[in-house]
Amino acid sequence: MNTENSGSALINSLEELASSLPEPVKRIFMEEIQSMKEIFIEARPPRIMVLGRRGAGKSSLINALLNKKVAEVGSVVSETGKASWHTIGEGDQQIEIIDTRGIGDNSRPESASFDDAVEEIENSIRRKAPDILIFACKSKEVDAHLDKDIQAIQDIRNFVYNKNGYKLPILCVVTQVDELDPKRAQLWDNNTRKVENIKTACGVIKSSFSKLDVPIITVMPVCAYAEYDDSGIVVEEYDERWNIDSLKEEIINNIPKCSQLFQARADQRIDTKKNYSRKLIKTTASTCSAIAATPIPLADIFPITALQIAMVSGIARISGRDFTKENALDFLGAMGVNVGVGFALREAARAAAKFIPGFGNVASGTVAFIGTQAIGEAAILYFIEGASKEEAKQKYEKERSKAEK
Ligand SMILES: Nc1nc2c(ncn2[C@@H]2O[C@H](COP(=O)(O)OP(=O)(O)OP(=O)(O)O)[C@@H](O)[C@H]2O)c(=O)[nH]1
Ligand SMILES: [Mg+2]
Repeated sequence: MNTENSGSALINSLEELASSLPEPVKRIFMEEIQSMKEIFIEARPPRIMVLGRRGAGKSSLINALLNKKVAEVGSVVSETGKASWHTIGEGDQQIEIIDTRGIGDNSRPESASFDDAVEEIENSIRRKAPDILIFACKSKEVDAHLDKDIQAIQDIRNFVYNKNGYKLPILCVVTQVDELDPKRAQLWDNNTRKVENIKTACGVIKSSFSKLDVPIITVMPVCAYAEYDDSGIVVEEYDERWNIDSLKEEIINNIPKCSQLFQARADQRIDTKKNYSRKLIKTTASTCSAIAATPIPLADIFPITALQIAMVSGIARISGRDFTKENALDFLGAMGVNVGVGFALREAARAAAKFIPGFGNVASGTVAFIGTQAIGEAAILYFIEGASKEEAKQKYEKERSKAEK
């Protein structure tokens, strides 16, 4: 089946439905459809640029994010040579990365073609600009030459702005925080002194950027250290990674919608797909709730059901299946909710509203929110975690009953 065409068919039918809706439901509905279109139909690999001094842990960070060894890690000499885009992964799990050699690196590797690392970086992004810039800074070197690095980042940011007209988001990562004192304390021990030292390191970076007036998303401490076997798979026994999942979330939240799906699928981990599905569920549930809360009787049943179908199709897509209505209808049918689900939820809302005069719209909004969430959670269980339809149905009923309380 041609995913793109059948996916477009679903979006087309939703757009058709939208044209028959009254305002303001039409506007709310269209915004959600537009967002799904960007995520599922216009999807392309994310472009991530990792920048930092030599040995900061850039290559290790890339491997940690992708959950497998794709970049060469070096402990003594400068390992990463010429800055250029590399496509990693296949199909809808592709991601494009520039792993740069250290900025301010004097011992440049043979393959580097510019004396000045920044100039080389600019040359490599001339045709294809990154979606996000990750600045990696070793925890024990946060005060060394930071201003010079920030200046280089600002130059790159200006370069992207002048060429492409958008403000490149910058995410700072303090790497190798496991090395901070007391070294013997494990990161997950929450040792007070270690926690303090991590905070201080992040604080120095934050204030240095703010002093030079270069905006950043945030500063995140991580440990990227892991060992990989010959086929590039993480060796669980030597997996010291810490806070990498939060970093992934921060990346997804700050790249364009069209590159989020590939990013969510890239590392192949169930948790990453679940987290991303929950992001979709949250926005869909909020939209359904907003539609239910508008005082337009009956008209809201259809768009709510339609959005729930699109959401389930989206979760199926995040799991690796096609973005089609068929996947969603088959699933909803098995839940015993069929297309009448929106209707049933609406009926429940009306019943509730009778007891709270004047609060009908608020109540139905809440019911639509919980109902949509229940469908989403059941879809995660079935499509992503591989549970049976029966188990998913139990989950759906349990989650939905929260609306009755
Ligand atoms: N303890 C610890 N060591 C790390 C961590 N991340 C990377 N390292 C080590 O730091 C060294 C440098 O890591 P790389 O990932 O090669 O650093 P890089 O920034 O890509 O280096 P160049 O490509 O040479 O600029 C290697 O020995 C890594 O094993 C970490 O989180 N904790
Ligand atoms: Mg490297």
